[in-house]
Amino acid sequence: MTVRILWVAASLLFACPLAAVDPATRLYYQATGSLASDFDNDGSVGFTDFLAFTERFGAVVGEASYDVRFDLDSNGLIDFDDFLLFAEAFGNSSAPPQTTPDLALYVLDPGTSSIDVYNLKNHLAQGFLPFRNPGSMKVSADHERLYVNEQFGLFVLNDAHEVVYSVPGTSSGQLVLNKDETLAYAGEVGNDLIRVIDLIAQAAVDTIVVGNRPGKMAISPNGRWLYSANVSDISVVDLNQNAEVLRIDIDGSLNAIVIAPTGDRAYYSVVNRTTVGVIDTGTNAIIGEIQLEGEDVNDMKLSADGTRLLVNTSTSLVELDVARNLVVRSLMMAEGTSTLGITPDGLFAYIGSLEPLIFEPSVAVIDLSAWRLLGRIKGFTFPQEIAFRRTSFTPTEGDVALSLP
Ligand SMILES: [Ca+2]
Ligand SMILES: [Ca+2]
Repeated sequence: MTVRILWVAASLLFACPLAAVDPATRLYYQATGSLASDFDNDGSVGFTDFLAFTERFGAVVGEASYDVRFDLDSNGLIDFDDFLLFAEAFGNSSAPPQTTPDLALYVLDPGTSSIDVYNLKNHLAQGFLPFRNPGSMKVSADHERLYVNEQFGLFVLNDAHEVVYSVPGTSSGQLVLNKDETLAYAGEVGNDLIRVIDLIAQAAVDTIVVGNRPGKMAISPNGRWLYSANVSDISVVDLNQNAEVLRIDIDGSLNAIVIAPTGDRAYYSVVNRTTVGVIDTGTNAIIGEIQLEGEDVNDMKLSADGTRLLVNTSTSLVELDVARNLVVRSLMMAEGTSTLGITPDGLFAYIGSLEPLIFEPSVAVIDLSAWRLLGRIKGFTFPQEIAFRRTSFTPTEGDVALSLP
């Protein structure tokens, strides 16, 4: 528990970026169980994996030939014990974890002050986008643009990761877009306000005063209302007049807020009480709270069909049936969690998490149909936000260059 809290607290200290380590060598995927020996990620443990293993045999941590993926028992030495684990796994196979081709995973990591781009199809790091204290990102509905809010403003990137335009700002907070992507709302945590940015005019046009330390936001399906989860209350903002019309007091510290596709319910997560609350958006009254197990609760996302709410607790992914407000199932997979992303096809969850026992930051990959942990993408520092983008990427050597003004 202590390590987990330190991990979360550490994220607040990451004002200065660490040395930019090449993500091509830093990030790697490792399946759970016997498929950890599928070193080339082709779905089966076979002869090519054996050849790769023999090349690494005998290597010790610190040596150039040492590769942590082959150290199956994680003891710093690739030796006969690892070979026994490999031999046991030999011949095992499974379908690869992705059914949606050409998806890139974007992980916003304040620990490296960057966004790592990782190709889910070929399991290779695709790029490294350096930012200054990035706070939040969104992918456009057509997947062609990436919106990033960082310390010096909002940056809009094309599919080659080039900056198309930027709008200066002073505070990196959460970011949401309206449905037709003509307006962006960027939280300014320290100023207790939300900045309204006209994406056509490429300029900030208004500010909305909200509660103390605005965090995550959600916009109602009809586009009229914005709900902002502040530190201990929720601001209800009328977007027709860009003004807060109500502040809903919440007993506890908030993390996430989501609105049902029907628009009649909003759900919020209360970190320190491990609960998910339900608001009737017609009356804006709290109509109930669902108590979960564990030490805290943070990010949440609705399933693609809107019938299930997926919630990160300290150790598990929990699925709630939103029609009955009941826990359907939970899957233990971490010593701590940070952020939750669902693939656009709704089939997989990617969760910023600390790996059990070794407390190593990773992004856990969950098959939502089989309700099973498939593996982890390792090499992150603090996965704070996750997004997905379709890409026609073909792998090339080296990083994608990005220069900020
Ligand atoms: Ca293989
Ligand atoms: Ca070993």
